[in-house]
Amino acid sequence: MKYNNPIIKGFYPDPSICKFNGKYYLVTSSFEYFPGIPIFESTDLVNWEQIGHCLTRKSQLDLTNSPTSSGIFAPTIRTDGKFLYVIATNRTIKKNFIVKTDDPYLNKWSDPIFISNWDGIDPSLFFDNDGKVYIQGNAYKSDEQLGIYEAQIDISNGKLLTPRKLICKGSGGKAPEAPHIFKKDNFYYLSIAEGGTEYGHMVTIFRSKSIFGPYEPCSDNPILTNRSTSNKIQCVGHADIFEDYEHNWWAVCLGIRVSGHHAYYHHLGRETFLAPIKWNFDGWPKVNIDGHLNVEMSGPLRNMQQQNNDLICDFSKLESIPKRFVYLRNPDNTSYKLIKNKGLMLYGANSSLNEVKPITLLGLRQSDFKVKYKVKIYFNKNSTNLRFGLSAFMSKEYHYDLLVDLFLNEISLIARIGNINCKISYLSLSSNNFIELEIDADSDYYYFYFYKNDKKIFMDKLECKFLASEVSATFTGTMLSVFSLSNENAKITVKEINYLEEK
Ligand code: 6LW
Repeated sequence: MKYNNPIIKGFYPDPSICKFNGKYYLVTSSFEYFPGIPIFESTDLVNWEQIGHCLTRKSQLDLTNSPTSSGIFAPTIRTDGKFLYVIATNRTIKKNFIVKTDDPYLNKWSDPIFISNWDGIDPSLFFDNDGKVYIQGNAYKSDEQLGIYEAQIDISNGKLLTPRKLICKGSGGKAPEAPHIFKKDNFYYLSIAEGGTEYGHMVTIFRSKSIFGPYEPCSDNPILTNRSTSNKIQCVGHADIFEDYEHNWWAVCLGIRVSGHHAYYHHLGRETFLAPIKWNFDGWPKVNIDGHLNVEMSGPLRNMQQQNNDLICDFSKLESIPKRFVYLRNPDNTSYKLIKNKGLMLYGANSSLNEVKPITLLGLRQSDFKVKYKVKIYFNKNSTNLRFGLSAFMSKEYHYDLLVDLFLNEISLIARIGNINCKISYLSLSSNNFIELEIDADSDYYYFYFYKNDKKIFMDKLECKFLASEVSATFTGTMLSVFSLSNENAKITVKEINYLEEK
C-alpha cells in the first residue's frame, strides 16, 4: 500500500519506536521546548496520535538556562513487556537519564534516574532475552576513540554493571552516533548514524554473535542515505529498525524536506520518516531495496494515511491546552490561565524573545510549508504596558515577530536574524479591544497581516531561508507562536488559534 513521508511532519527528529500492548509508540527529541519528549501512538504505523509528553514536570526536565538547541537530545524507547522505558540526554545539564511508565496514556512517567559514568549523547537500551539490559552511546571523553560504546546496566537504578567498552568505530564517516541494537536470527545487529545530521547523513549497520562484539560491517553500507542525490528529502539518518506485529521490517528515521535549488535549506526542522526494510539472502537488511528514502513509498500496511495537522482551537470552550502546544523552556504555570467562556489568559514575564529568561510563549510546530496561522486576542485598551504578538520563531537569535505595542499604539514587524535586528514596517492600531493577527507561509516566504476593522492589512513578507537551520545552526524547526512580553501583572486573552494547511 502507498503512503507519504514524512509520517510525522514538522520538527520531530531522532525518532525511536517500540511495540507495547498491541500498539506502536514513538518518541522524538524536543530540545529547549517544554514539555519534553513528545510521545505518539499508532496502530498502523502511518497515522500517529500525539498522546502526550514523557517529561511534563520541572523535576523531570529543568531547562532554566537552556541555550538554543540544547535540552533534550535523541530519546530511545524500549520495553521489558511490563514498562515502557525512555532514555535520553538533557544537554542543558549534561546528563543521561531513564524515565518509565506502565501506562503512557496517563502521563505518569517516573522521575528521572540519572546514569552516572555515562555522559555523551544518543543513549540507547537493548533488552536481551535473558533479562540482561545494555546501554549504548557515543564517545564523549577527550581521550576516547570515536565510536559506539556499550555496558551492561541495572535498569532499576541506572548503575553500570560492566566497564564501558568500545564496540564499533563506524565505517569511516564523521560523527558515528545514534546506536540502536536489535536481535534477529541469533545475530545482534547494531545500526548507527554517520556523516553528521546534515547532508552527509547515513545509516550503517554491523552485526555480531555476541552483544559486546566484535561487530562486522555490512559490505553494502550505507543501507540508507540520500546524500549526493537530488531527492527533495535530504539528511536521512538516525534510524531505529524494528519488526512490526505482522513480521514486516521497517525503519523510522529523521530527514528534512528541502527548499531552494542548488543551495538547499530547511526551516520546518528534521521530521520523522518511515521506510520498508528488505532482508537480503545473506542476512543483511537494506532500506527500500535501493537504500534511498522518498516522499511516496509503499510497503505492507493495513491502512492509508489520512491525518492532517489542521487545528482549530477556541480556548473559550476548552478544558485544557491541547497537547501539541509547547512552551519555550520551563513555563511559569501561573502565566497561563484557561478561563471558561473567555479564553487563554497570558500574563507577561517582562522579558524579550532574544534572551534566556522566563518567557510567556505558546508555540505550535510549523509542520507544512503552506499554512495559515491566525490568532484572535482580546486585551484592555487602557493597559499601555502591553506588548504581545505572534512570532515565526526558530530560536532566540532567529525569529520574525508581529509585535503589538499599546504604549506606542502601533503594530510592527520585526526581523531578528542573528545580530541584525530590524523593524521592517509599522502601522497604527485601531481603537478596538481585540486584534486578529495572521502569519501565512509558502515554501519561500512568511507573510504578515493584521485585521483592522475586518480589513486584512498586509505588513510585509520575509524569507523563510533566514530562519533555516543552515543559517541559524539549530536542531529545531519553526514554531508558530503567540507571546506576551508585558509586565507580570498585564494580561492578554487568546481566544482562538487556528492553524490550517493551505493546499
Ligand atoms: C542527535 C544526533 C543527531 O543527538 O543530532 O541526527 C543530534 N543526529 O544523533 C541532535 O538531534
